[in-house]
Amino acid sequence: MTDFFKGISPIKFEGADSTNPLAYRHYNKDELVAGKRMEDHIRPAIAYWHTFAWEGGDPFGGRTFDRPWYDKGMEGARIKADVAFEMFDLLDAPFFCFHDADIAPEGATLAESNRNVREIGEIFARKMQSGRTRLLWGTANLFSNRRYMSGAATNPDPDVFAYAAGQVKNVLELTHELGGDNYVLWGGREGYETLLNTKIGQEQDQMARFIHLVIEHAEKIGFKGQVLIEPKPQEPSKHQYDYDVATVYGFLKRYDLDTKVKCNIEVGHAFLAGHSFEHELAVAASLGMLGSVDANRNDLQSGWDTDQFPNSVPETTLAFYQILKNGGLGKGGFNFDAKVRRQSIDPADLLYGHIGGLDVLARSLKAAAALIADGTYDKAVDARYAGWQGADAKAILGGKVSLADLAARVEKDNINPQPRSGQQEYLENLINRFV
Ligand code: ASC
Ligand code: MN
Repeated sequence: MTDFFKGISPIKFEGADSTNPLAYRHYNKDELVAGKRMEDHIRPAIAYWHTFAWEGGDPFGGRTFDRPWYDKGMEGARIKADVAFEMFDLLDAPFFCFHDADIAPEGATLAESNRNVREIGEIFARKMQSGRTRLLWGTANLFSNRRYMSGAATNPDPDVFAYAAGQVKNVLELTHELGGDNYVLWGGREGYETLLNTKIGQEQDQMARFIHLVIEHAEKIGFKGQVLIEPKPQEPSKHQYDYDVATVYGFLKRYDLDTKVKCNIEVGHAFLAGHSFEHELAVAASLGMLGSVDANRNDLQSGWDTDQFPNSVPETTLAFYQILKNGGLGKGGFNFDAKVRRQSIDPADLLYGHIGGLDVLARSLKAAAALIADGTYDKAVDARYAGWQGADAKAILGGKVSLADLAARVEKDNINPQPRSGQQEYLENLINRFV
């Protein structure tokens, strides 16, 4: 036991009336919602990087946090792992996520770096045997080291591609050995700063080849989890190739990867792409691409990916609606890709962030489930499309009618369509009854 969270007891569900800031007020993991335990709907995960590796820096200043594992190499990595699992236990977290560079320091060579990651991986394995926290997903950091400044798989230098492959092989195997449900291919710096020095077609071919190699290796080692891409339009590159869900789908389809890879959709990235989160979820669901979710929110004034904890029940309810209509997240979950602000320097702040985020998700889940159970909303939307249930309309969709047939019918029957209200305000009010 470390003394990092000294004096703090495990976080319990105390109900909506509780005034204890270190208690769940809505997240009650065993409560049944639409016939399934709340925890099994949400499958919440704690992100190792934001919680334990991020140091509170901004473009104007460095570290604001003071943690006992900083600047201590492998010894620090072991302390960090102890504190991480103590926090998972305090929050009663069913899942966590990690990337290689945030669990262990880089060595002088790829082999040494991978050994460091494996050593901490063995500590994880032991802790996972005695605790209840499982691995939602692992990933590799292919963007922090300067060797990756021009991308990893999309780098003009094939040696960088090979180096990245060596890192991903290691983390994919560790993810598999730890029983991870997913492996995420972060976009890193797969994109460009200036077209003046960039061959887009060449780089896309490289990225597709890399993903094929990952899929082949996953199959070879018997990894049964999902492989996911996380769409993001920019940051750190001026233009990222995995722009949004629709772009990722087109890319995967072109390279014959669309049945092998799904998306990990992040709230903040959706906003950066000019979409809402629920838009990205709905597009993914319609394409069979909905894999998992990175839960957070952006500060909408800053225009950056600020990775704050979710804090709006009305917004997250619309997201949960899409997820429930899709039949849930399956092997995916809600990874809190969120960090406390740089002035939130106390250990307790890490807990407040996750407690608040989980309570928001719990309320949103219940609101979306109630909205669906009530049925009025779904009926209203179905009614809008009811015309497509008719025999003539079905024949159109079934490809049995030509453009000339349609033109002839409009003339013969003297068809003159009358506009109908889209009822946006009615629907907004209806949804507000549930949040
Ligand atoms: C972020 C964020 C992630 C990672 C990923 C790196 O800012 O939200 O999930 O960095 O985009 O490729
Ligand atoms: Mn993310």
